[in-house]
Parts: sequence; C-alpha cells; structure tokens
Amino acid sequence: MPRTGMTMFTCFARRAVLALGFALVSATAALAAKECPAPKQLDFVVEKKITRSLSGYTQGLEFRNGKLYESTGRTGGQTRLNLIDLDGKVTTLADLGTSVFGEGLTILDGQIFQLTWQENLVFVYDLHGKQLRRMKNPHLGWGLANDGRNLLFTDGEGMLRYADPKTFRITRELPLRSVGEVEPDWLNELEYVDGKLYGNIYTTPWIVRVDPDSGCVEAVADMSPLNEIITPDEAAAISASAENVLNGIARDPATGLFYITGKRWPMIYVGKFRDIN
Ligand SMILES: [Ca+2]
Repeated sequence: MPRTGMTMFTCFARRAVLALGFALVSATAALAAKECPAPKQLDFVVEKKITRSLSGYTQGLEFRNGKLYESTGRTGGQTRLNLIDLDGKVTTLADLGTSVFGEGLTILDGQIFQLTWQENLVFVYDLHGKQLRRMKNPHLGWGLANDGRNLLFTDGEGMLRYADPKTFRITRELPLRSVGEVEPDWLNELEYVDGKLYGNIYTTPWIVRVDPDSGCVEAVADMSPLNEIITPDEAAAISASAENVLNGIARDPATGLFYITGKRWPMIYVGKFRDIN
C-alpha cells in the first residue's frame, strides 16, 4: 500500500474508531443521564400467616414446588438450608454450622444457589440439599435472585450485578438508583417477579421494586403496618435483638402470593402488593 494510501486508511480507521467511541460514550452518558421515575407507592395486603416450628436468621427465601426454601446466616446460629412447609414445619436440608455466613438464596434449573457474606463463596446444591459444587464471588454477598438465565445479586454497597450461574463470572453491573427518599444501597433479600426485582432495604421497614435494567427504584412499600397485626409473643421474639429486621421475600408464581418475613421472625406473612397511587 502506498504511503498516502496507508495514511488515508489510517486516518479513516482512526476517525471510524473515534466516531464509534463517541457513539458509545454518548449512549452511556444518555443512559446515565436518564433520570429514574418518581417511585410509586405500594401497600401489602395480608391474607394469612404461617407460624414457623423453628425460627431462623433468614437471609434468603424462595418458593418452589409448594414449599419455601430458606438460607440462614451465622449470627447467633448456623448457616443452613431449610425447607419450610406451608403449615410452618421447618426441616434442615444442609447445615454449614459456623464455617461461613450464609446470605441470599435462589433456585435456577433445579439447583439451589446460596451466597456467603464475606467468604467469597457461592454454594450450589440440589433440591435435597446435597452440595454439588462451589464458585467464587469476588464481591460481598447480600441478596440473590435469578431472571431465568442469570443470577442477580447485591453487595450492600449499592451495586446490582448479573452473574453466570455456571461460573459466577460477572456479566453486567449497574448502580442502584432512586430519585425518592428510600436509599437503595442496602438492598438485601431479593425476589425476581415478572421482570422486576423486589428487595427489602436492610434495617428499614421498606420493600422496593427495582427495574433490573436501569437499577431504578420504581415503587416503594412501607411494611410497618405489619406491626399492627403482630401478636405480643411475636413482638417479644422480634424485639429480643435489634438484628431481627425485615428480611425475606418469596413469591409463588402460581397464586401470585408473596411470602414476607424477617430475621428470627416466628412468622411469615402471606399476601399481595397493591399499587396505591
Ligand atoms: Ca427471595
């Protein structure tokens, strides 16, 4: 290629790369600049209550085959995988003792995934609680859910990440955002429902609904009205420790019912969210 030709080619290629780079930067900037909508308000209508035979330090909760699967954490107890019948009977499927601090749980393709908080480990079990393998998570582990293809998890530091269920390779990450008053950084136990992500904000009475494509909080439910139906015994059990906060959302896709609980709560509330504005 003659020098002039090469120069022209190089010049063209550079301009093309610059144009492509500008387009990418513009698209990224447009995405970042796109402001979240003002969050809608939800309330939660309780239909029934399940009283547990044994409480747990609930870190993950998901509904499958007519039962609830629960991951518990180590604080004052053991990291476990529990099965909860809808009559409240709790059966332990796996017990990791105090070796790790269990966190979020989700079930994808017949396998149970359990995060750990600071140990960078993800455990994979079959539905009977037999451990099949483990993966490395380079981040802190908080809430966990899946969209049918990817694992979605939070880290308590304001990020939502997508991970490959086979390797836990991070395939996408985006900051959680809101233009409302409820700060989403501490988005904890998660539940993926019809393309949206529900999660409770750690240490608060708030459950939010997040758009997992934008990271925006698009709806907020104040769960504090549950205090009005709590029994004295339940109140005593929960108030025994400041750690016993709201944490646990599962949903039965067949009925649309949500199952809501908290850490060491003796009960699980069953009901539905409703738009109120
Ligand atoms: Ca859940």
